[in-house]
Amino acid sequence: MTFELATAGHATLPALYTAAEVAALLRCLESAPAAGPNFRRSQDVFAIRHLLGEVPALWPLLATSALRGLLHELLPAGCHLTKAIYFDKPAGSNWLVAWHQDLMINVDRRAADLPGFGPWTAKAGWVAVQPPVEVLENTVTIRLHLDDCDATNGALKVVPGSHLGGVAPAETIAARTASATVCTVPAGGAMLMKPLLHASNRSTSSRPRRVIHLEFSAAELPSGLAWRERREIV
Ligand SMILES: O=C(O)CCC(=O)C(=O)O
Repeated sequence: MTFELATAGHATLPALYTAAEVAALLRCLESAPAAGPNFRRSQDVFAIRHLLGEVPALWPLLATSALRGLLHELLPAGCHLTKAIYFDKPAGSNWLVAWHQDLMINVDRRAADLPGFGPWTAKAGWVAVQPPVEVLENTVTIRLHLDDCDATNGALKVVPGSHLGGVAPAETIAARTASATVCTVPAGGAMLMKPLLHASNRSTSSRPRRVIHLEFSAAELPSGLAWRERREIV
């Protein structure tokens, strides 16, 4: 699986959490307050950014020995969580996500003159930056699926191998998507990915597609700059 992730840039684990663990995560999410700048709710998507800050009770449910074991296998020298988002794509949702790579990290401040860092953005008071490629190469995303997910309810489509070679130039993306594959994942399973080209379709299903998206890094940022959501994995 580590080899597959390194070469293809993605891999699927069909059973990382049990049905009881998934049910507990869903109960916790349903009981969370749902208002504020980190919440986005429309008929097509419900998203919670800075998820562990907004719903702290989730972390003890997420940090199972299975997750810790997986992280140890993927990033044996140790790692920290750097981003957590909840994405609910409801049944019949029109929300589609265009082809892109996840290149931005959320940080605590805008720092001047850091070689290799940029562009910088600031949205709703939060700062994000594209870090040097070495930081991206040391990032792994684990997308925990809370529902069975296939092409009909918004499974991610990915371009295998597109995490290699850094940032894909915009004009090459359309041609590369010809080799895309759909990542089908059962509830309780996880889709793992490096920063590769990915997208997702509208839903044509009567099932929702609820996902907890977690990013982990083994890299350190230069002194004076920190990940906004950093959480140590101990
Ligand atoms: O969950 C999705 O369908 C897309 C999310 C995504 O592309 C992202 O988080 O970068």
